[in-house]
Amino acid sequence: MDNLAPAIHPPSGIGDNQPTHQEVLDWVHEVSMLTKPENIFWCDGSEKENAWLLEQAQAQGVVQKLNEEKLPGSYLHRSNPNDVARVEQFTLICTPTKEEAGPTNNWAEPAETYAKLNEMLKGAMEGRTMFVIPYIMGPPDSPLTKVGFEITDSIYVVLSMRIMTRMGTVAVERLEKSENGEWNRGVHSLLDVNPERRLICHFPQDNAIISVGSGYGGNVLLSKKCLALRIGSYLARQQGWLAEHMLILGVESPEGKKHYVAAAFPSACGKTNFAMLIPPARFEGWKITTIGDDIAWMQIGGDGRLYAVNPENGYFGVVPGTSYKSNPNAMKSIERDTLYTNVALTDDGDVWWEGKDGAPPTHAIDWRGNEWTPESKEKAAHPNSRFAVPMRNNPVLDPDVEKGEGVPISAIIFGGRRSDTMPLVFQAFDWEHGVYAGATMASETTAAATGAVGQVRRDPMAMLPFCGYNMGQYFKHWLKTGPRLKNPPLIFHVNWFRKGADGKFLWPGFGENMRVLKWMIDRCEGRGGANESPIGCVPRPEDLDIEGLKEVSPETMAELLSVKSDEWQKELEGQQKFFDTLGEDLPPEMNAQRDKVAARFGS
Ligand code: GTP
Ligand code: SPV
Ligand code: MN
Repeated sequence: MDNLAPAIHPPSGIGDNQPTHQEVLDWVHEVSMLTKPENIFWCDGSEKENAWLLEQAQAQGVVQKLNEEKLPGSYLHRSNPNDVARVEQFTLICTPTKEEAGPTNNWAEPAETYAKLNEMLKGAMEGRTMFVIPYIMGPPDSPLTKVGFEITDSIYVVLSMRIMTRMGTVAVERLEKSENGEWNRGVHSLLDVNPERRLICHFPQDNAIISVGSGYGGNVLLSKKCLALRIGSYLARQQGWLAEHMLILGVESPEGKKHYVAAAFPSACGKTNFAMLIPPARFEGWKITTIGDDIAWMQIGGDGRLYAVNPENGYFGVVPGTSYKSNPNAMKSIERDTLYTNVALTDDGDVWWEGKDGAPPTHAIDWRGNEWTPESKEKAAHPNSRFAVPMRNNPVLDPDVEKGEGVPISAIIFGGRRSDTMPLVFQAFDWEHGVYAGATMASETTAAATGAVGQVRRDPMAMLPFCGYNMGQYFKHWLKTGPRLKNPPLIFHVNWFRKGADGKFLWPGFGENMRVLKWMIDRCEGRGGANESPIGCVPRPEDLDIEGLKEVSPETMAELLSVKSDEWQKELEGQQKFFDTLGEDLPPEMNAQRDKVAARFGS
């Protein structure tokens, strides 16, 4: 479906809600003089506007309406097949010096990059409509909330931003009332959706983002990875808070005692699933509720605890593998009002993907728009196909999701996708050790970014692609945060993805992860036993409640919880190699922690 559609001309009362804020007007004028659109569409986020835009997007073939009975209010979009995931090699941090961006980011000099982008953007919107999207990230009354404006020439971006953010008038009002007058400037243009002219550029000093040449999710919904994480993390260090690639969930015991935990897993490693999990029968009376599934903004509250808000308003989730078996709450969420990208279309206007419940359709149109049958060699849905859905569709949405001060965090969980080495769970000895556990996280790469899949790489705190500044400085910021907390969260590390000799996952995962979560909650409450291993506190088999979990034999459980010296020698070498790349900015505590683990192994 071609994104590069011609201009659309709304009737009066739609697209003409121009704000009065002079800086915004000047900036929009400047960008329009450069990009030369046929007209400017000022978004207000209203129902009426959305309905009209959906009609236009259908007429232009940018989205296709799905079966209204099966999936009310839902649409399918196909992106250009060359444009299906984040592009880390073309994602740039443009700080005055290379050191500020650090060795893990692609750096570019700001003035040169602006000049290059301006050249690319010259006349880029000719004959097309330029949309101006005002939005906020964060609950409307949170002190952490940020205002952004995104200019885009993609109607798909407008439709997605309305789901993913609080969009429209609410942002204009927030900016008018704001004391510091800060707002993020985001410019996006599809250009010709050419991978060779694709660049996602961040200018943290200017609170500005320019993205060109892509029409895909994380590259173009500038609120999300670009503002909430890359610019967000940069601001968070300056202002003393944390912007993290973390889900936030609530866990309530049958007695009504509630904890919140935040968990950082790399892209496509289980955040959405964990945030919505349904406890198995054994845990009757336990309730999991979702605050967020991808991003946490956390600040220190008046009582010295860490408080988290979800800056987003929707979920942009991985589709393949989502089923009533793996994630029933996600399935219920995406039964309506959902914008699907790159899934397969069935003959009756329904959607299909690998891992959905039931038998595959005998015929479908695949994510590229080609004929598909179960005999086809190609996948029906792209492995990184996504749903965008308002968070209010989630049956287990936490009632405090709009709370401006956020929710108090009892535990922070790090975790990666590791076939070996990492046990199912361990607890860090203290904050500093926990920061080290996060800093040394590694995970097998997934389809969420272009490039090879399944290769282990270091992804500290799941922020490798999202930290907007020097990684060593980021670790320092984390180290400094702990001592500022009166009651710091406990820090854990999990691995749902350890494999046996047969190459199969040892742990059933999904809802069964409740068993591991329960142990972590026990630890938060000063209960729950563990073994002190060289890498941290690992539960003994009897410390985990696995009643009713027939598929996990005692041998498998022992394997899941094992910490193997030979694997860890390799692991420690890998950590050292990574630390060596961080140069002088690496805080000395990190190597000291690594040395302590080595010493505990007796090497
Ligand atoms: P991003 O949106 O990319 O940041 O990803 P995410 O961390 O939210 O990942 P998500 O929950 O969407 O899961 C990604 C993939 O991992 C899906 O295919 C899931 O089915 C699979 N997955 C999630 N949890 C588990 C688990 O506990 N065990 C196993 N084996 N797979 C899981
Ligand atoms: C991720 O890749 O971590 C995502 C999807 O959450 S995207 O918004 O495309 O980055
Ligand atoms: Mn993510």
